[in-house]
Amino acid sequence: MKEFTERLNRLERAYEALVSRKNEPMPDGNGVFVRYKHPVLTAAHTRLTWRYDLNPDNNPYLMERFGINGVFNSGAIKWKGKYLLMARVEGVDRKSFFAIAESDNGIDNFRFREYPCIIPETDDPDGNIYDIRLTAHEDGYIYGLFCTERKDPAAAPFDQSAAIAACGIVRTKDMQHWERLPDLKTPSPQQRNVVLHQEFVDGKYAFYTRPQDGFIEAGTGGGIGFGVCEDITRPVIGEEKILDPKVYHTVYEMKNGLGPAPIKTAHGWLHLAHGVRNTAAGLRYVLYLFMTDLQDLARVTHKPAGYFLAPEGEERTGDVSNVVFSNGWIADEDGQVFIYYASSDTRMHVATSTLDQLIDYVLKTPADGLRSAATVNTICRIIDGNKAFALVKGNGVK
Ligand code: M1P
Repeated sequence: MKEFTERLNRLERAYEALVSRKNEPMPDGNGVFVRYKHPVLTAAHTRLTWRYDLNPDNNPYLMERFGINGVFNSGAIKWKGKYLLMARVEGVDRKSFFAIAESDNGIDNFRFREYPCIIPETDDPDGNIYDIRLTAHEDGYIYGLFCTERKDPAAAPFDQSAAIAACGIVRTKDMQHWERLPDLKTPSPQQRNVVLHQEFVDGKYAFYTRPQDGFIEAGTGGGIGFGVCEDITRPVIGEEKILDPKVYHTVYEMKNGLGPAPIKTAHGWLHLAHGVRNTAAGLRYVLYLFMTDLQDLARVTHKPAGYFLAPEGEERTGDVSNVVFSNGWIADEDGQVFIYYASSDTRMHVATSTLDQLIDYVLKTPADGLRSAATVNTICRIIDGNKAFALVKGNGVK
């Protein structure tokens, strides 16, 4: 019993130290955003009461009874003055579920609520659910669109990995109780990374989609699509228009997918997305930004070349290495933007910027010229433009 109590005290102290640890901005970023020293959520941030049976009679060795493998790909929303992350928590059993962690400042002290989210199922039970995008819609509900994955019923008996991904939909008015709506139907056999736009478009619900032929491979599908439906309680999209396709020799040549719902700005809708390319070391996921027209939501008006944020340092390793993925950001009233991103399907981070900086980045960063010579041209133009501004000697400018 003494050992049990001592171990429990140690676990509690370590947990408390972790969840109350102050985060620090990292110096010398690229001027577009600021990274932070510590992840905001990890497996170790999940409550001890989820992982341990604290009854010494049942669990004399104080073993973990339910291990957590990772906490990543979180939806985000500002709710009653707090920053909420609705995280994808993955158990050691490989099943993902959602749980909400809250913070007062958006950069540290995220604490999970007492229980994970209870997500009702449809008549066709979900095998695995993940990657929720939260949208505060003008109809008054907060919607959560997520991937529901089920075993492919057409798979051969020897094939235990073929799956079908679809878009599940829940909604709430209190961020506690979730009403499940039918899964979204689209012309595509596979759907992940579906996001609900926050405003009606011609009186209809508008969705960003990501049609794919296969569970992993985009095939003839791919690209970020756009479609509308009349009634979200019977959600069917008849036609998907690709607004941001995959493109040869770019960071989104293999596939891409929208991150969170866009932020409305005076210049257009600001979007955050992930792009995927193949490498000899496997798939590499990076984040990029683009802007669409305020009225014509399926028209891209600005798109900087390449990535906005790519895995760095410890972000580069984890369960699925070389991945950054974002499905949540929060734009504050004062212009600050909190970009929540996961690294390598393992942990959650925050990067901060301002709306002004992100708009400046998107409007003024050169677009991809799609050829090496065009890239050299772009750099030469910048060098020429800098000739009049060589202000300080010895700093690499002169
Ligand atoms: O493993 C990287 C990511 O792979 C998938 O993203 P996409 O649908 O673009 O291929 C998702 O499973 C995502 O959860 C995961 O982070």
